[in-house]
Amino acid sequence: MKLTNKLSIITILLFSIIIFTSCGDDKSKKAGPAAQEEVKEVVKEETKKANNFSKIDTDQDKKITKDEFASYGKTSFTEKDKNANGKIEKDECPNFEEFNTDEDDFLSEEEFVKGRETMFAKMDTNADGSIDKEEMDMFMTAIIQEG
Ligand SMILES: [Ca+2]
Ligand SMILES: [Ca+2]
Ligand SMILES: [Ca+2]
Repeated sequence: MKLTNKLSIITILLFSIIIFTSCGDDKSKKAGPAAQEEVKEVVKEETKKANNFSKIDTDQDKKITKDEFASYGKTSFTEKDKNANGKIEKDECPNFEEFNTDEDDFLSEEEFVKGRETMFAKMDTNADGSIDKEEMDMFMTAIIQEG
């Protein structure tokens, strides 16, 4: 084969690769919103998993009282404090910024408990002192919509 022929084949190949790739891009752009929906679904699933209502509702009366929420918080603090130094570091809690009232590099148990109290108040939208499943779901949905 002549060199020029080889070159033209290579050129054609390159060209088709470019066309193919840009077609691929086009497709992925079109699939964009659908892919985003997929991500949202995953987030929803993950949030549902985190929405462990019955785990917090220890007496299973379908209401989470402040006490139940607080005692779950203590368990949660221990769980989140992976290196068990009695402090929650930034990467150990998704609500870090919100809970970290003294703006140092960690959450003390006190800050964590306080933060959860604030969270409880936010979740208890009808302010009857307990969180029912509906209030919990509303709170979770709000989180999903926020981000
Ligand atoms: Ca309960
Ligand atoms: Ca702190
Ligand atoms: Ca309530």
